[in-house]
Amino acid sequence: MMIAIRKLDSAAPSFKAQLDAVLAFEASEDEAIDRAAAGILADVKARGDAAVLDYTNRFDKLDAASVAGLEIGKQELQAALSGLAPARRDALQTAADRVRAYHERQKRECGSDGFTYTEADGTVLGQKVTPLDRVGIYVPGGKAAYPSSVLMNAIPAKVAGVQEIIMVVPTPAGVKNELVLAAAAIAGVDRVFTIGGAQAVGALAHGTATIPQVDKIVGPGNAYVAAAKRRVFGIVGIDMIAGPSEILVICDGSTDPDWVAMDLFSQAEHDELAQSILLCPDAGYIARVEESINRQLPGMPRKEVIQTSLVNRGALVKVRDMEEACDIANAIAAEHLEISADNPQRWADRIRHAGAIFLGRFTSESLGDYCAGPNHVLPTSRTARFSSPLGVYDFQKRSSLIHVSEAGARTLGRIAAELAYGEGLQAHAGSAEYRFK
Ligand code: HSO
Ligand code: ZN
Repeated sequence: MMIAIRKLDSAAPSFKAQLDAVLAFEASEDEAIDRAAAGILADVKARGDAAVLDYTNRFDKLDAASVAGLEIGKQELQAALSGLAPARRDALQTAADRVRAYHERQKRECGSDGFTYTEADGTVLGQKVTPLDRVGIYVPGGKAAYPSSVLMNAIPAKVAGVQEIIMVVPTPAGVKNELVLAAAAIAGVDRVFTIGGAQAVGALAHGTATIPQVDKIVGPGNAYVAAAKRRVFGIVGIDMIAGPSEILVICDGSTDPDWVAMDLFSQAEHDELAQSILLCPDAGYIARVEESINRQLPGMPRKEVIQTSLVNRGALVKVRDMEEACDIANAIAAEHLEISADNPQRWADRIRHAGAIFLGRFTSESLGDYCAGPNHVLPTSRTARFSSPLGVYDFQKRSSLIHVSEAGARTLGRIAAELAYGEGLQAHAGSAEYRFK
């Protein structure tokens, strides 16, 4: 059986419209979901622990007696880690070490030390960088519970110097994911509560008697969690609202087609709404990838999800040349971009918009998902045009430093007073003038 994956040709007059149709994706902002989330948030704000307990018991089918009873202690986290099969534990540990090393490098290179400079008259100006005090990490339960995401969210926070990391993870019917708990232990998460949904977001944003209020909430969640995060933004910081996974492969036509087909599957298997696209100048190669897709698909445990994703949102695109592939890639601004080609750097130099760029035939995107080191929380839905991977900088903030000398007070005071009078703000002018008149 052949699946009906879309095939486009950039030379077709209607290509642009066809590509737009492939890319069209509207995050479903369901009003009913938003209203429900708003109600839960208001209730958690008003009733604190009692509301969190009610919703958790109801939605997750538990009969906990208190929110304190929903906390998982450090010992249980450690036990989850010790209980893993050694190969799994080693892989998790090595992944965590590599992710930490990358983010430590990021901390050193990305201006985490702040700066100061002194002007001729002795005035000092600068910037001070401070980690956030306390951060909440939302970890989904159920089908999208990824231990790798625990590492990717918690480790940069830790490296940034966040003092306390509070993780929330729903456990429907009380089922705990041991690998998620083990990842929390390895990443150095401080406290874990088995709560989820809008009630967990509300608890973290407002604080309850048991759950500490945080300064920022990061991590993906379902539509209720996304709606709740949007609503608490401003009371706390949030990261991004993540959309479905995306992979864009630019191939020069010389990589084993099975490798590329599997790379397309790797993101398609996340979600029916995930998007996998191939750009290639060689029509014969595209046909070989298509053949491989059809041959390999029946062997995939998640074949239904992959097929739906590929048929509804995937595309195999014949382009004029590699230059045009890069231009199209910039227009798509994909979450993940693989450049499966000779001399990949040559093409990477032309790429301006992508969440993460994977260079060369040996760099499968999946290595980045787990253990290469860079973060796998990346901008989706074309937001790579203006935003960046989750990083140490998301867990730090900056304060400006201004230390004016007596001489500087005169020079700057004159300018400030002049502008203050222009704005009709007498006190502004006066406070500047006191210091030199
Ligand atoms: N590819 C996902 C991350 C992930 N993959 C977690 C496997 N586990 C982010 O787009
Ligand atoms: Zn993935």
